[in-house]
Amino acid sequence: MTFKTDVKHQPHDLAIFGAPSSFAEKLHVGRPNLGNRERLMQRISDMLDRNWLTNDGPYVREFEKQIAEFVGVCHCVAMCNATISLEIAIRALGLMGEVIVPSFTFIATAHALQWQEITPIFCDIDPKTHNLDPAQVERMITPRTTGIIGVHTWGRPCDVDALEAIARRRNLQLLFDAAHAIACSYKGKSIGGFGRCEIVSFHATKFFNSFEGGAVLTNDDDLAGKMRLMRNFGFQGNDNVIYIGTNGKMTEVCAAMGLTSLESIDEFMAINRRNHHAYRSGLAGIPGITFTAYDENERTNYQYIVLEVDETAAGLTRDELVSVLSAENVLARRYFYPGCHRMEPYRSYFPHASLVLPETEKLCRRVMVLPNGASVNEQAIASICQIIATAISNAPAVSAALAASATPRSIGSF
Ligand code: T4K
Repeated sequence: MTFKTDVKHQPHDLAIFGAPSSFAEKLHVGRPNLGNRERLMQRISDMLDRNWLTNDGPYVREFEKQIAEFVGVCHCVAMCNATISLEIAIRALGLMGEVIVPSFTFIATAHALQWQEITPIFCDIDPKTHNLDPAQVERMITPRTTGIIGVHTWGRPCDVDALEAIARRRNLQLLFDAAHAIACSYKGKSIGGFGRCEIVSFHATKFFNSFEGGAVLTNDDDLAGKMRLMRNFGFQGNDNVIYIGTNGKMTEVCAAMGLTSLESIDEFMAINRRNHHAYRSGLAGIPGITFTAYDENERTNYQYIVLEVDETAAGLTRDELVSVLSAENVLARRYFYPGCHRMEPYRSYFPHASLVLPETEKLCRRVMVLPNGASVNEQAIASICQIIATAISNAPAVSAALAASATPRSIGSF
């Protein structure tokens, strides 16, 4: 994509004051990273020639083999998406009663439990890492607790050692929602091999995608075998069902896309890394903006550009900044606002959950995610950073203009 952008230094340059938007086309968070189109088309053509479209086909097997090798685990059980992968892993591990999860996560983590009538117990996060705070996890354990699901939010690893120690000591199952964390590491070891299993997502918006897709990664032979049956209705051979199962199968066309994406992984990572550093330097020194860095000593996919807005120091709220950017056609996202505990059915089940989630509450008000991947370049990033700088350095006028706006963008509030 080429960008026709204006650098906006003065308040009257901003679209909320009536100036033209910086970007002619909308910039999205989650624009898919696409690999080689010809390779994909060739694979799809071969698939049609074979006339084998799903049900443990050759592409799915190849994809599973390549992912397992890439991550360095014994088993990759590919499925139609990460939500079903979570559900199957949870069932295969025999979780029941209560399971501890962060509220600061995509709703799928909680729903995968509640869907099976297991109660997600929302635990607070460490504000520095945005991941489960192990000390809080310890406090949430009750006699009904059977497991912990850590989420490697933004691809930054949980405190795996601390969670493993708790799980061991309290005899709990530990698994990880690693939907964001393919191609990331913890203490130099690939994410994917920790806990009883880890669940990755290959959704279109993820670092690399298979259109829709997910997988459970594990080193446990029995668990992998069980999940393979469960994703195929529980069939063990023809005419013989030995577990309750579902349809969690990955299709051949998704595996073809996944294999094609895998071939471009270094390129995706280089683009994300370049963008990450461009944002970091472009935003440095802007009052009230904290940039979420990745640990350069770990392998990471740099997929998420995450800012925290301190409204006192910035003079603008996060939501005001989202509105300013939206007027410029930059569609920043407020992941994971307002927190799972404030969404149904959990809001009704736990009306007072916010009392034990002070850090989650704060973060949900502060976080915003900016576009990344091949859909932005350094020029676009410089413009986005300048919009933020100009808005913050003219905060009172910006606030007043947004308040006076006849049709304020409705982005909700607590
Ligand atoms: N655990 C965690 C921690 C997760 O973050 C997720 C998913 C899961 C589990 C479950 O994984 P899956 O079952 O999905 O495999 C999006 C994604 O749909 C979701 O997969 C993802 N997390 C979540 C963080 O983001 P939304 O509601 O923001 O999606 P949507 O439709 O608004 O798309 C986001 C943006 O991406 C849009 O502004 C447009 C752009 N987009 C999207 C698609 C699908 C495109 O440009 N092209 C596309 O094809 O949830």
